[in-house]
Amino acid sequence: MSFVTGQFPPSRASEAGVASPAGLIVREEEPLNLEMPFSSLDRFITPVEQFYVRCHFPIPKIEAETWRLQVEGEVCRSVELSLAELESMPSRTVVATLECAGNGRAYLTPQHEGTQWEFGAIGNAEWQGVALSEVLKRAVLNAGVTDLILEGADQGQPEKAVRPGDPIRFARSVPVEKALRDVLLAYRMNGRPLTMPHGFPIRAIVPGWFGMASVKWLKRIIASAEPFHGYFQTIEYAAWQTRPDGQKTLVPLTNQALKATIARPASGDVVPADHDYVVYGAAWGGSEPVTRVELSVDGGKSWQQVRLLGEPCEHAWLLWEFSWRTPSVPGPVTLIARAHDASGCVQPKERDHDLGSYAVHHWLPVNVEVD
Ligand SMILES: Nc1nc2c(c(=O)[nH]1)N[C@H]1C(S)=C(S)[C@@H](COP(=O)(O)O)O[C@H]1N2
Ligand SMILES: [Mo]
Repeated sequence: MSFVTGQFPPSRASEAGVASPAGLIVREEEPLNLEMPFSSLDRFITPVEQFYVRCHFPIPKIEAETWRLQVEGEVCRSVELSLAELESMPSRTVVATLECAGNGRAYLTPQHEGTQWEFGAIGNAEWQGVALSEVLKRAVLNAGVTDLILEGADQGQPEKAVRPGDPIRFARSVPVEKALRDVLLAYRMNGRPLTMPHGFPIRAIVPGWFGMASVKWLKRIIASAEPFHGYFQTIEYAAWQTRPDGQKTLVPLTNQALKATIARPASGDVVPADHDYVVYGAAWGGSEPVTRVELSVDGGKSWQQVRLLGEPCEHAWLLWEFSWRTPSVPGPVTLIARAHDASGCVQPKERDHDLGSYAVHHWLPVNVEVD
């Protein structure tokens, strides 16, 4: 595996939780899992070298010249496309925020298994590529297709495997309506070819959905007339939902969850008393865009509006700031941010335990010391 110049390599000796040369926190080296220290947030578009990396398996070895994307299954004709062919098709550019469904897991009590992400398994980038709908025009979907299965080239033993078996590939499915409307087969990130850790040569971008849907190193697209029951669809990246008859079933995660996060100050920071301090953060919606963000500087008793920086953008986060006159009396202070969306939903105070170890978006207090 080779890294593009200017990108990490993570140092061999680093242990989970140690910073990599690019300033990312190394949660795991193999498979590679890197987190952005969220307190370093300072711009709308996250630079590639600061963008978190989430891998379940070793990064596959891919040669751009011989790599092909296969489209098969319930289609009139199977299609095989080279990178050059995809690049010659009409392109589309979208700004989309990817958040790992496990982002914030480190704040759950009791502790949950899995990578202990704090706030930074999230990033916002400009993605350029071909609309999946363009590629599907060539293959022509059969009537009755309900799902498109997106399969990566990476493979290995899944973490929660009951017993060792054949290696499996990373794969997720997207319903046909979402696939035709929104899904992008991206070959560029922030104007540059994708780097290996982010899915070179092609990755899916499923705007608005948690990161697991945006399959990297995309190798195969399978049109299907039935729901997909793959491991990353049903065992990992699924949450409990109550059916009308009261029974709980596991359903695949889809949309991101409504959330505002404070970047600065960070928990444990000491802030000067009787000062103007700019509280800074980001907010993003679930199925609806964020319309309003509030901040509490008294542990959730009272709330004030923050200033949104920029216009709401359908699938991207919004940055925000708040001018805080810190108390003149030294002591501990708890800050909490909460987002509201266009449908009137507000971020919940309490954790919904049916979400398991995913979609951590209840109030997450930031405790600082005024001194
Ligand atoms: N092929 C493949 N695609 C994948 C993954 C993976 O392990 N293999 N991880 C997924 C998860 S869980 C997330 S959050 C995003 C992370 O994308 P990034 O590494 O570019 O930030 O990629 C998704 N796509
Ligand atoms: Mo993820």
